[in-house]
Amino acid sequence: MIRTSICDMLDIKYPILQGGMAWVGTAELAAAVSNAGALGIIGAGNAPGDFVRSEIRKVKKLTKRTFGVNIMLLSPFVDEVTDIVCEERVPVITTGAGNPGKLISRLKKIGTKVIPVVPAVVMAKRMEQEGADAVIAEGTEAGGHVGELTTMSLVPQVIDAVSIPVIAAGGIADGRGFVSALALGAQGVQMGTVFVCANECTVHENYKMAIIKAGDRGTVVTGRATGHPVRILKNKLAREFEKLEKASAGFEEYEKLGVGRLKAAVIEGDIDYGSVMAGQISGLVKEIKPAKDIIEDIINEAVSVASAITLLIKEK
Ligand code: TUI
Repeated sequence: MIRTSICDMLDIKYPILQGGMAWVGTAELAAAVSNAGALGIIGAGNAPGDFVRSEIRKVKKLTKRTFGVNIMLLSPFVDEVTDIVCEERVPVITTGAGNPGKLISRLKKIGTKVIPVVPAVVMAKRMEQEGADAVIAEGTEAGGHVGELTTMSLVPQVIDAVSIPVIAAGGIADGRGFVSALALGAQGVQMGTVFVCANECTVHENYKMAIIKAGDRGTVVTGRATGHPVRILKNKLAREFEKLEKASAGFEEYEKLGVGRLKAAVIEGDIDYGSVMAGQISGLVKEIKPAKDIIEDIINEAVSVASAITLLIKEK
C-alpha cells in the first residue's frame, strides 16, 4: 500500500491524479479513474458552462468517490465555469495555463480543495500564499500547454520552496516514474498521456493509436513564439507550425492554424492536421487497458521498485 498526505486530503486510495485534459478528460474517464481509487478530473478546457455542468452531473451519477474539475485559465468561459463548479460543490479544482488569482479564495470559502498547476518556483510560492491546498509541479515533458523546466529539476525546487504538498507531473506513466517522484519528495503524481489510452477514455481510436505508435522523440513543442507553447505529437500540423516559426509569423497566423485542431484530433480522429496533445512519455505507453489496470499496474510496479531500491541499499 502506498499512501501519502494527498490521499487523506482528497479522500482517495492512491496518490494519483488524472490530468484534467480538455476534450479528453470526460465524465466517463474521470469516473473510471475515481472508481479505481485515484482522482478523476473533468477537463473544462474551452467548453462553456452548460457543457461542464452536464459532465459534472454525469460523473456524480457514475461515481460516489471524490472527483475534480480542471479550469483552463485561457478559456473565455472561466467565470461561468467557476460559478458552476461552486454551485455543483465540486470537491477538487485544479487549474492550468495561468494564475488562478482570486479563484482560490472564492473556492476555498466553500470548502473546495484547490490545486493549481505551476511551471516554476515563483508561481508555486504565490499559490501557497494565496491559500492553495497543494500544487502540481508540471515539467515540460508533459503534453499540451507546457513550461520550460523538466520535472526532475522543477519538483525538488518547488518542494524546497513551499510547505504545502507537491504533486509531480510530466513524464510519468509507470511505477518507476511514480517512485522517482516520491523520491524527489512529491506527495503524489498526476498523469495524462497514459490515461488517454484507457479503455474508458472517449477520444477517437486514432488518437490512442498515435500515442501507442509514438517513439521517444515523437513529440515537439509548437507555438513558443505565441507565449503559449504546446507539446503535440509530430505530424503535418506540427510541421505547419514549424514553418510559421521559421517565418516569424504573427500571433493571428498561429491562432488561425490552431483553432479547432484539438477537437479535430479528439473527436474526428484527424491525427494528421489535428492537435494531438501528448507527453514525451508517449514512447512508453504501449497498450490500451482499463483505467483500473493502469492504476493497479503502476502501484504494483511501484511497490516492487521501492523494495528493489531498499534491497540495493541494504547490500552495500
Ligand atoms: O494547462 C495545462 N495543459 C494544457 S491546457 C490546454 S488547452 C490549450 N490549448 C491551446 C493553447 C493553450 C492551451 C492544453 N494543455 N497544463 C498545466 C500548465 N499550466 N502547464 C503550464 C501551466 C502554467 C503556465 C503559466 C501555469 C501557470 C502559468 O502562469 C503564468 C502566469 O504568470 O500567469
